[in-house]
Amino acid sequence: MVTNFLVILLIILFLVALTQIIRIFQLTGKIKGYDINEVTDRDNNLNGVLSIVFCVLFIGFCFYQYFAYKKFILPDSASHHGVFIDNMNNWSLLAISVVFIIMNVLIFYLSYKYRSQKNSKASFITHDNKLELLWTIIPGIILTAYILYGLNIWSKVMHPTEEDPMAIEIYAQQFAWTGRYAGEDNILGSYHYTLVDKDNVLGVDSNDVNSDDDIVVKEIHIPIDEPVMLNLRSQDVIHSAYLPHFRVQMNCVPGLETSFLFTPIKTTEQMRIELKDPNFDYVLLCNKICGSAHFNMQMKFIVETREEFNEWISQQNKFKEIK
Ligand SMILES: [Cu+2]
Repeated sequence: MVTNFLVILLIILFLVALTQIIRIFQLTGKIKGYDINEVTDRDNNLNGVLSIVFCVLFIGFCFYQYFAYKKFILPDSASHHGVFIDNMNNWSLLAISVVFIIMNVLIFYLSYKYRSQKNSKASFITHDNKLELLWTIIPGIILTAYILYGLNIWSKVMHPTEEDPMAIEIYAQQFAWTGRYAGEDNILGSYHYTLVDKDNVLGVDSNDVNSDDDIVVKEIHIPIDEPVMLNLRSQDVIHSAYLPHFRVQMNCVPGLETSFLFTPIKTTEQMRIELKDPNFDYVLLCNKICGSAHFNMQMKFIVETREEFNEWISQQNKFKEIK
C-alpha cells in the first residue's frame, strides 16, 4: 500500500519536473530569439538518417529471426504429399519476404529522400492511370499464378491416385482417440451410434461379418511407403485429427465421415536418427479446441517396416474375439 503510494507520488513528481524542464527550454529560446517548436533542416536530416538506420536494423532483425527460430519449425515432411505442401509453403514465404523487403525499404528510403527541407514543395497528384494499372496487374498475375499452383497441389493431396490403401478408422471423443484396423478384408465393419457403450466405444455392429476381423487399438502402427486411408469419426463434438509430421489435418465431425489418404516415407527409427532424438514419436493430436482436456488428446503413430508391422498386427485381438 505504502509502496503504491510512493510510486504514484514519484510519477507525479517526475511529470512536474518534466514540465518545468520544457518550460526552461521555452524561456531560453524566447530570450535567445528562436521558437523551440520550429522544425529545422537539422532536425529533418537527423530524422531522415534515423529512418534509414531503423530500416536496416528492422530488416536485419527479421532475418535473424528466420534463423534463430528455425528450430521451432517442423522437420522435413515424413509423408509423400507433405513434400508438395512444404514446397508451396516455401514459395509463399519467398513471395511474402520479397514484398516485405521491397515495401519496407521503399517506406524508409522515401521518408529519407523526401524529408522536408526549407525550400522543398510537395507535388499534388490526384490520379495516375498507369500507376493504378501497374499495381493492379502485377499482383493480379502473381496471385493468379500462386492460386493455380495451390489448386494443383490441393487436387494432388485431396484426390490421390494410390490404389487399395490400408483402411484405418480414427475415432475422436472427449478426450481420447481410438483406432480400428479393417483387418484382412480391408473393409471396416459397419457401426451405429446406438451401439456405443463402454465396451464398444466405436459402436461397431457385431452382426456385420465385415467387423469380425476388425482390430480396435490405442496405438497406430503403419508400414512405410504404403498408402493409408484414415477414416475419421467423432462421438461428440468437432475434433481435428492433426499429424503434423505427415502434414495431415482433417476435421472429425459427429454424424459425418471424413477421410485423409497419405503415404509415410520415413520410419519412426529413421526420424529419430534424422532429428538426433532417441525419444521421438509421431503423434496424432487434436487441433480443435474441443473442451477442457483437449490438450491431452494424443495417440502414438509408429511407422515401421512391413515385417515389423505384420508381426505387431498378428498379436492384436480381433473384434470377433473380444465381443
Ligand atoms: Cu478434440
